[in-house]
Amino acid sequence: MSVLQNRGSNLLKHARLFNNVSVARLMSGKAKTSAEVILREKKVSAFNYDPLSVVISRGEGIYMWDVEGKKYFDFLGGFATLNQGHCHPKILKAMTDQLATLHHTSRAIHHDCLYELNEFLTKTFGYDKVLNMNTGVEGGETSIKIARKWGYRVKKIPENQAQVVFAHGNFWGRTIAAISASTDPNSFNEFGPHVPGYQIVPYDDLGKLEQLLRNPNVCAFMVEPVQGEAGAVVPSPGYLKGVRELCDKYNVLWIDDEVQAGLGRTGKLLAVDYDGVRPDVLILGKALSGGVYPISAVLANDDIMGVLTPGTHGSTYGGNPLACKIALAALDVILNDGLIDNAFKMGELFRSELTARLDKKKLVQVRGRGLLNAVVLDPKYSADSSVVSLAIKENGLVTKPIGTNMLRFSPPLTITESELRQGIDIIVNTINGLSSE
Ligand code: IF1
Repeated sequence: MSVLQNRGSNLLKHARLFNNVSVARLMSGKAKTSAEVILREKKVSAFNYDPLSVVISRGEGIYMWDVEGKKYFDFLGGFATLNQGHCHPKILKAMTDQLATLHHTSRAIHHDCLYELNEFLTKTFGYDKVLNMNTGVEGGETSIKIARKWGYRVKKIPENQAQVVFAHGNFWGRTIAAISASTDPNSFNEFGPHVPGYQIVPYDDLGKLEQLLRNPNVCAFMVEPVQGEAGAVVPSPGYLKGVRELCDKYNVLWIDDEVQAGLGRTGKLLAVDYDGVRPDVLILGKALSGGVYPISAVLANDDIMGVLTPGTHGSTYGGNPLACKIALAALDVILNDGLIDNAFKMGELFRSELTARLDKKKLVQVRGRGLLNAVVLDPKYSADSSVVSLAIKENGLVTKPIGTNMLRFSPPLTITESELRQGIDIIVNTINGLSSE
């Protein structure tokens, strides 16, 4: 069988999934319907995601359009990176201006943008130093490296005995170090051996946390101020204050993972601001770029960041000039365009409306802070959350199912009340109208 025939038979196999797709058209390379794009993507892409069956080709503000031109409310928000919305003009202008000037040098030499971003970050968040990385998980890995080295050098933990505590239900990325902390078998199964020196504590349980922090070999406690992947789990009032007190009491670094909950998402600049406390190590990511570019940052004071010396950590792209200018524009939008207060107000409206209007039989809970929210459904009366999210998509709103009984909603923080109410109507009418079979 020739290569062409072989390719044809493979495509035919896939094409049968979409009976309106001709193999000839597929072979022609002119695929442009959602079905054709999905078919061709599946043929050549790793199956590490099973995306919702929608093919987006344009985004603007809180809206997205698919290849057939259908318009959707974006309540997925690019995995909560799009706090500023799609294609924000200020961010795009900063990006295109810098792109045409200087987009990369490496940190082996200086460039004229890093000081500007890091002066702004240290002033805005109140820390001495910034370490610039790219993805959220690199921010987590960087923080654990800093904490371990601080543990050995400052807390005098015996070499290779440092322990880091994580909360049950944590999610901070997909690297071996991150999945070694995971309590979700989907994340850690068959990826062993896992990174040693990790301990797990129940989320929102100060008593259990104190028991673990008594161990003098614990160098850090890393936790999300609102757990995103666990389904917008908000801790009890005072939990974060308690974390601060326990970390002080036992000389443990508090690493605050604000990659998802930070930068206005929960209706405060940082989610820890709800308890008015300040972590030792702050991780920012996602909306730090407004979803246009991978940018993350780790912030800490000199007595902690100072354990890193030249050659002990780095990154090819970390702190590049393009990222610096994008981040400055992204922060400007968050801080000066009213997004934080809007997230707080729209979040209150979102949770109160859904709680009031969703079918009481189907609804277990609506929870979250600001515009990081989740709906928890009762599997006895509601269809699986992936079926629900598909039905919601058919009605013009894109969101993300979590597990089998939750949906997470994280629209851009620029959403207006009228737009939010339209989105709420779609969610309520779809869920209430769905039979549980
Ligand atoms: C996937 C969730 C969102 C994060 C927190 C660090 C990272 C993430 C609190 C790592 C990343 C992403 C990863 C993405 C799914 C998505 C996600 F569902 F996993 F939880 F957004 F809600 N800390 N979260 O949420 O950042 O390295 O990805 O830049 O891996 O499927 P990253």
